[in-house]
Amino acid sequence: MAVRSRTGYYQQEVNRTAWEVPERYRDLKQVGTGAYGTVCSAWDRRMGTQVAIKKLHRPFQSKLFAKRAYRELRLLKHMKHENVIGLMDVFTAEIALDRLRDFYLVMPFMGTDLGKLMKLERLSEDRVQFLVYQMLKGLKYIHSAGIIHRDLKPGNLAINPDCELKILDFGLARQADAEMTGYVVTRWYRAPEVILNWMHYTQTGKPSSRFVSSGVEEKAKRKLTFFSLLAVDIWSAGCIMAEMVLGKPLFKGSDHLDQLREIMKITGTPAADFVVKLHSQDAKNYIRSLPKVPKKDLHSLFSKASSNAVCVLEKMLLLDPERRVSASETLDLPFFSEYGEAEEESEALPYDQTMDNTDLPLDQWKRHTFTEILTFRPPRDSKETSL
Ligand code: N58
Repeated sequence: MAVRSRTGYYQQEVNRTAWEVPERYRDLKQVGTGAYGTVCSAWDRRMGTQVAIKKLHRPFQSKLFAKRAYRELRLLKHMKHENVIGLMDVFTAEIALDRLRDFYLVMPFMGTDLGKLMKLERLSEDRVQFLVYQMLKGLKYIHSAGIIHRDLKPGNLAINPDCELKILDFGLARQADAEMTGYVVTRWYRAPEVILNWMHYTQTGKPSSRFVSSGVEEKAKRKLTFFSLLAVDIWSAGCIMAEMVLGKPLFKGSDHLDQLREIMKITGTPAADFVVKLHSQDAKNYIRSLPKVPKKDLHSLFSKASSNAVCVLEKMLLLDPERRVSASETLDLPFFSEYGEAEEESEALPYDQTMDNTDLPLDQWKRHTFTEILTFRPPRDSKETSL
């Protein structure tokens, strides 16, 4: 039953919680829920389109939740690219800061995701080409803003019936250690350097000698380190592309160690120059203890794929993050030569991440969030909305 509330808003119950939304949004239907929030599909009467509305779960219950909510709002406000989820609207029924309890994020509704699509059908190479091209364009944009996704997987690639793809981050559930343990999708797309990190091999607590230098050299190293951090998404993109070609996940590890073993069966055990770059002695010892295996030829592994497709995989699935291609470089490879419209491969305006490393009291996070809600301006056209 719909109840009238603040002028222009009405109340409705969704899954036993009250949603208070502007009149323009109709036919709310729950499409997903988790510890961090609930998502409904709705009809936007003003735009004449289907939208997704996310209501965060008690965003101001703690400093951590508030910071997370603030970060998501800021990130979504910044994203203006057709292959990345963008914000169409953000609203709250509250008119004063001290009454702010909930707020809602509105984005274009995407019917399915790559995970579901791959379960239903095998993709032709033409579709693989189009989907991977869009994924890399989106990734180039995100990376150009200095943002690392860190959880790129088929379920985070939303797809509409026209095969148009947008990168998003559902992040509705907690990603605790338990979610990364065992035979789980959540880990299959993670880069080897990330898995090594989880094994607590690199957590020595003291700065690595690589960082104890100064001046120009220091700057160059930081830059190198930053690009290597972005490379975690390229690894994931490589795993996703491989899965599109194979029709099944490439590295289905049953635990952390098994995952690394699965990876090295294909990449081969690393060369000495990779091992010396590892931060921890334990990681070095572990890798050195493994029986040496040579790198597999990807052309025989992906025998049905064209050599241009395999060439992309060869450059993304490299064990050493410093050697992996960047998203921008992949777009220049022959596999994508049919596409390659420079205007679509645009870069983002710089994104200010200083708040990500800031500790603030709860009421300050709330105040900043309220300001971000009030200063939101809807995008002018569909390109800007990333609709
Ligand atoms: O995607 C997000 N949040 C988000 C995106 C990003 C990147 C990609 C810019 C890095 N970071 N974060 C935190 N939120 C979100 C995703 C999916 C839904 C709601 C919110 S649900 C949905 C959206 C569209 N169609 C159907 C369902």
